[in-house]
Amino acid sequence: MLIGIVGKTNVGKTTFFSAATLVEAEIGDRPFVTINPNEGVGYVRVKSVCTEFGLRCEPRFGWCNGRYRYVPVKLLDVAGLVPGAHLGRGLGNKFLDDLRKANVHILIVDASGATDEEGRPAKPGSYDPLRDALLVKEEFSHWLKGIIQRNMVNITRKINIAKEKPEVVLGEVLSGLGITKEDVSMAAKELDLDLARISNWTEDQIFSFASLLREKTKPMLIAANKIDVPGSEENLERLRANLSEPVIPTSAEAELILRKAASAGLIRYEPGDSGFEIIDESKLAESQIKALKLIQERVLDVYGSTGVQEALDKSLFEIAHFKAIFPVENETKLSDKDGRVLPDVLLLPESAEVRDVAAAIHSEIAEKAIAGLDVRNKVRISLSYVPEHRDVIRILTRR
Ligand SMILES: Nc1nc2c(ncn2[C@@H]2O[C@H](COP(=O)(O)OP(=O)(O)OP(=O)(O)O)[C@@H](O)[C@H]2O)c(=O)[nH]1
Ligand SMILES: [Mg+2]
Repeated sequence: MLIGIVGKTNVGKTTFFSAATLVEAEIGDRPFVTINPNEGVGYVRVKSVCTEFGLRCEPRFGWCNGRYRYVPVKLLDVAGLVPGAHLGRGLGNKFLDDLRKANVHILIVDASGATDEEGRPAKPGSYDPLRDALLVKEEFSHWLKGIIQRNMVNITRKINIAKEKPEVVLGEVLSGLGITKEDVSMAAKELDLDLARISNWTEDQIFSFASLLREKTKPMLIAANKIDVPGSEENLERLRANLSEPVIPTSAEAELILRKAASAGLIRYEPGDSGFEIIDESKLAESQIKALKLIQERVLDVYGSTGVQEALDKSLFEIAHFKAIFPVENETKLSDKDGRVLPDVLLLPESAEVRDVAAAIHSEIAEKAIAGLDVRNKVRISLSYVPEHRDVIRILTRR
């Protein structure tokens, strides 16, 4: 499971990444601070199942506070984009290759409008963050177009000489990006383009094709970041009015401050909370108390949270359409064979069946699986049954 973080340079990608993973990485108010990608583990939130059953779970990975179970996911923060990246400007767009395996992208924009087109610091409100979002989408399409063009000789040979089906050929070339031959056929059909003649398409036609493929196969959520800066609300409204993707207001900086303070034992705060509690005021400098108060007033009281956790949760469960399944071996104790209560959570595509749950546990379990048990409702379910988000499942196997 991988969530990719993308955006123009200097919008807060690494701050968002660090806030979600607590991995130390360089942050700075200038373009191109990040060059090599940062990888770390963040968490998505699932409403606790243990509480519902009157139990306390013992996660092998992540944690549970009785309200929410925090389930690990990988996060990747890459270098920033600028206009013309596909022509080699800034750090180019080749680094988008690192995001090939991402199940979903969080596109971060600077909602305060305090960075210009090139990511240079500017007066808040002086730049339109809608352009940040369009820029990133456009660069993504150029990147996809580039992949198709680099493979064109090979594609043409397979179609014209080996007489292979065009959608199959393109599907193969793009399979590493999670693009199928069905996606390819659908995009060509929608644009009324003949795949068999792809070598004769114009640059614009290839670009339109790449754009549509991107839209269909690279789902995105927009994080309107730096929402703590006064004046950002207007931009938030405009982003929402002009983009088809969900837009979540975030303050990555506030989340980073809160999480660091919590891990230093200064405050009680869990990611996604609408408030925090100072543990011992005497341990905090006056400036720290002031900063925390500002976060409460400008971010938490206005938006209900810093938005970082919400963005992660929404990207995986609503945009990428994943679900969380709790596998157990003992349906009365909700435990594994050693008595560990609800030890694991599997993140699987919404369409995953009981047999996929078995396969995600272990290939040996998958081979021996004969059915499943819906533990909440105590009913036997077939291998082709599609369990729901937060279902607790036991796999029944033959000896
Ligand atoms: N006010 C405010 N500033 C933020 C927020 N998030 C990040 N910043 C600041 O924005 C600047 C850029 O942050 P980075 O996280 O380095 O941005 P980036 O997108 O990773 O930038 P590059 O790696 O250089 O492309 C830093 O000065 C951060 O402190 C936020 O939510 N609010
Ligand atoms: Mg960065």
